[in-house]
Amino acid sequence: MDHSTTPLASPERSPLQPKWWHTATVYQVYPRSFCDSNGDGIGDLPGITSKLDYLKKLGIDIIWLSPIYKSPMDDNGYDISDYRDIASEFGTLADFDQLVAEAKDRGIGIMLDLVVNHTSDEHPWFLQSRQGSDNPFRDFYIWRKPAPGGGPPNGLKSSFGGPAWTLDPATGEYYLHMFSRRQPDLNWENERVRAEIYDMMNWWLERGIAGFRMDVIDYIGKQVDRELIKDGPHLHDYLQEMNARTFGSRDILTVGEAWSATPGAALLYSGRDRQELSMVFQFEHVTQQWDTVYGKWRPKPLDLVNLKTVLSKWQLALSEDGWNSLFWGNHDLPRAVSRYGDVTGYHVESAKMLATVLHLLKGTPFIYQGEEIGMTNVPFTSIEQYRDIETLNMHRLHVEAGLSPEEFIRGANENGRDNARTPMQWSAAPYGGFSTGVPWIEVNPNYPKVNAEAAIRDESSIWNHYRKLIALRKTCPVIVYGEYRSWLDQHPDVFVYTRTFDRTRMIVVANFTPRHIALSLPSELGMNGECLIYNYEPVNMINETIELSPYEAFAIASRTG
Ligand code: TEU
Ligand code: CA
Repeated sequence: MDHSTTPLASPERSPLQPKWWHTATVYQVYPRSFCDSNGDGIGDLPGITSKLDYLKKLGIDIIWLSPIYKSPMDDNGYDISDYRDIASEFGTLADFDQLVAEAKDRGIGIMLDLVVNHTSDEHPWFLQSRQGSDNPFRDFYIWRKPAPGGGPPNGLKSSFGGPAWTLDPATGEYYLHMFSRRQPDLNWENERVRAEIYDMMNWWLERGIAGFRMDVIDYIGKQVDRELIKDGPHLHDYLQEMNARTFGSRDILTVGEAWSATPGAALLYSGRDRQELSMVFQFEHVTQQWDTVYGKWRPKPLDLVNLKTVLSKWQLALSEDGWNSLFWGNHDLPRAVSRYGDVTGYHVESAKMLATVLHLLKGTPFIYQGEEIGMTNVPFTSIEQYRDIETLNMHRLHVEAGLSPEEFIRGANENGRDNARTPMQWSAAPYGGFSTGVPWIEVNPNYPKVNAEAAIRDESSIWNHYRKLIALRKTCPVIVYGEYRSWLDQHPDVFVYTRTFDRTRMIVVANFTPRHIALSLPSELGMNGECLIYNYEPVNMINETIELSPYEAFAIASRTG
């Protein structure tokens, strides 16, 4: 259907149009940790290009690249000093063009990380801006006078600890940084800032990229003086403007990172007549497991009823309009199998179970590098082994405040960002085959067992399970478009849901525990059909009672009429 014939003011939504990214699976690459081609211990673009056949074989459609731009690497590239160049340790623009071209040959698109809430303090705009109050770039950033009695203008706090304001002695004013002091926030209220960003986006679009992942996009409408950061009043105006002036005319995938998103907000971002984004990342299933006082540094044990409630809520809220992203992990989160599964007793079974549950929901699945081989959290014992700025800052602050260093390390090993950032484990070779030199961060010692080479060889590996799930999405419309319904919501151990499309019904059953479970199902769920995926033996039929093995999961599909 032609969008231009659908007036936006119409109370009727235009019907859902199939999009290529409805059937796509995205794979996130953290360039620093993926594959090192030249032995300097740092992953790079030629390294990624050398692994395209691996990704093609897995079956993914899009690679989301965490930032590759020129950067002093205070936050591993989320601090950009030149939006139109590549970090020298990652390669050159020619390497980037080659990656795009070779990926395209294999039917894979490249999605860039768009980090435009802030830049590096080494970005020329900021170097200008801090020159003086009358510099033409002053207003590219957010400067304020000290509070009347001195000190920071207000109480805003940085995500990485401490005040979000740093005093610049040259002018006696403070600049805002919601992350490190080396990541000053851009002033989106300034039209010139927005125009520069749109130009830069078009420059990359013309290079042939297939999408943008937008870093902390919920922050760009902030109103600092009201201490209002997320979901500011102009957020959606800016996104509509961005859409109109950059990618709106192109068929790309856009996903906004929005920790704050409620289902209502997600419909604003991703509603199909809104002309904003394809979808957002929301983190309710992640944050509901954090401690109310110590946050992620003291995680709560997994509560399956809560987890199901949150997942179901989002499935239902975005069932008619909008679109869900589906993920267990990313470069900021712990390893999925460590967080939600059982790496000691049932590593393979639980990793497959988690993949089954996630990939058969409605939405676009995102796989974080190494998840497909069941990579796990790190067993670091000392703060020296950590590299992440957030972990290092929080360590200092929490230990100063009286938390014991041991307790902090325990929390960091469960939830710190470096869990996701240890090198990709390619083989049993030294350093997991990631590099011939000493990697910038230690390799997880389980690489002789957990590695891609071994996983590809083994028919029953986690990797081959992911490959099947990715392929199923391409052939089963019920996975892509089926209506979602959850069952046994209060059951503490088992997740059961159905998807219905046309005359096909699919049921997904998953045991989240290391125990055998005898399950009673409502009689209307009795089914006899084709087993699409399983992690023990195929199950083609279920009755009112079934026996589940530890972490068992399967899906059955059948025609209903
Ligand atoms: O993350 C945003 C963000 O809010 C996280 O830093 C989050 O606060 C933290 O991981 C939870 O403890 C994005 C990027 O994904 C992250 O890697 C960057 O550090 C951050 O923005 C700044 O660009
Ligand atoms: Ca390298």
